[in-house]
Amino acid sequence: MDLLVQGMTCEGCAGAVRRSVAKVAPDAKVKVELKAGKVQVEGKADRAAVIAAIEKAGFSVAR
Ligand SMILES: [Cu+2]
Repeated sequence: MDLLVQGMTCEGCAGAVRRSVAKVAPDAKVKVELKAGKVQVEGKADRAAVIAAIEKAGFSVAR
């Protein structure tokens, strides 16, 4: 799935997003494009759970 995440400003943010996705989708591969705000999750992952995890980490996700 592809998500648009707002609020990521540095590698630290990207790492926080990666970690929060990993919590709800441990087997998924996560790719973060910092500048574009794109987060690509490949593999088994529940979209709603992934979005909720990213939002819990303090970022907004476009729906
Ligand atoms: Cu940051």
